[in-house]
Amino acid sequence: MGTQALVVIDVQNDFCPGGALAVAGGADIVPLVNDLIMRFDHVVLTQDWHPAGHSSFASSHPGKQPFETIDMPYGAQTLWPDHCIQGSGGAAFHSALKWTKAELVVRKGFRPAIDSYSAFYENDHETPTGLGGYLRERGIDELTMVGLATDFCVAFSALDAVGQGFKVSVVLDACRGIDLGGSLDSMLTRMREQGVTLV
Ligand code: VGL
Ligand code: ZN
Repeated sequence: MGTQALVVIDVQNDFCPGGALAVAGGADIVPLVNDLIMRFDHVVLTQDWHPAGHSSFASSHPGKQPFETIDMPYGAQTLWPDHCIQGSGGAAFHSALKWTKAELVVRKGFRPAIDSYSAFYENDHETPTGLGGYLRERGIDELTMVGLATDFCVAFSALDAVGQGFKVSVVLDACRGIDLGGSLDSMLTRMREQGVTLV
């Protein structure tokens, strides 16, 4: 058996009820995520971390509304309400999340002109965050992923992780999805097809 790590994706106030981009039931996963954090030897967290005026915000594009899609130089981009602004309360981890054990916090989405759903690559699918190299250097080859949102940051992280040769499981009870236009079903199918184990 390889060396395992738990990757906790974006369990931040803005993705929980009352937050700017609330995911239904987002806060409900926290007790289960905390149980998993206690059981793993290695824990990595990700934190969506946008500068004000980020290009993924609908408010940065006159006439555009949240959840519309636009073409960016790197491809189609869904527009979001302003969320997870660097240093804001919304960008903080949920207050009940037991995050202190985390050995690494990967921040993503900090480049103004490009969004980053995946913990491994920005949305151009070629600019790395450094997480792949970090895990490999530490001899970690099996990842369990949980967090928010199932069909965006969790799914793209899991797909990139299998693409980088990691063995990946996603614990669905410890995830919640946004589900825009069928995105939840389609991303679950893509994960299954690409060899992500859905638990
Ligand atoms: C996320 C949309 C925008 C996520 C982040 O964490 O799934 N979704 N930014
Ligand atoms: Zn974001």
